[in-house]
Amino acid sequence: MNSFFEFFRFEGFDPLIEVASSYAADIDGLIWLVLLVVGFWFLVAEGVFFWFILKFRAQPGRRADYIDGKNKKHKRWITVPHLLVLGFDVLIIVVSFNVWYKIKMDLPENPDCHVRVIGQQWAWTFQHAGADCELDTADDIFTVDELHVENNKVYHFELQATDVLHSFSVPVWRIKQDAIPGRSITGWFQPTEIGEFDVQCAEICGFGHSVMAAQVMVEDAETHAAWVAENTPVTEVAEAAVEGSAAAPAPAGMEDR
Ligand SMILES: [Cu+2]
Repeated sequence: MNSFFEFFRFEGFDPLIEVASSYAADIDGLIWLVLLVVGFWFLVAEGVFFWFILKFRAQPGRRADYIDGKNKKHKRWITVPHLLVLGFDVLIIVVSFNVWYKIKMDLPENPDCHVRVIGQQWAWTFQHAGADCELDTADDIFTVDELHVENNKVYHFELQATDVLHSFSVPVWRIKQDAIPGRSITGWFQPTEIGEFDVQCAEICGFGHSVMAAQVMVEDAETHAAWVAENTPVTEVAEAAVEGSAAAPAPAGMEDR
C-alpha cells in the first residue's frame, strides 16, 4: 500500500498545497486514485457516447432499431460497465479503508507529546503540554490562535468544543476533524515540514466563522524548546524554585533548566 502512495512523494510532483505531515501524501494518493479512476472512465464513457451519436445519426433511408434488452449481446452494454463500476468501487473502498484506518483508527502508542485543541466562537485555544509533555500539569502553555509544535514529533490531540460544532482543519497536514460540544475527540498528527501554516475552522459555526483562523508554527527541536522555556507560566518556575530550595526533586522536564 505504501509504495503506491510513494509516487505522490516524488520530488517533481507538485501538489496544490504543501505536504507537511506523515499522512498527507496518503490522503493525496486517495484523491488522485479517485480522480484517475473516475476521470479515465468519464473520458471513455463520453467517447463511446459521442461515437454512438455520430455512428447512429439520422441517415436517409435508415430506420431506428427498437432495442428491448432481451438480446444478450445488447445487455452486455449494461452488465459489463456495471461489473466494472463494482470492481473499481471495491478498489477505492479497500484503499480508502487503509487510509482511514491509518489516520483515524490506528492511534500511535506512546506519542512524543500531547496538545489540547479547543474550538469556541470564534477562536482556537491551544493547550500545549509544556516541557513534561503531559497535559493538565502546571507547566501547560495556553495560547489563542497559535499552535506551536516540534517537527517530526508524534502528537496526540484532544479536540473539544465549548459551544457549537467546529472543525479543526490544517490543510497542509490534511487534517479535518469535527469538534463536538460535550465530547473530547482524540487524534494524532506528525508534522514533517518546518514552517508557519494555516489552521482554519471548517464548519460553519456562526457569524464569526470566517475569521476563526489560526496559525501553526512547526519548529525544529531547538526553536521549540526555546519557545516552551520562554512561555512556561512563571508560577511553575517559581514553584520549582521554592521546591528546589526545599531540596525536593525537580519536577519532570525541569531538570535541565
Ligand atoms: Cu468554528
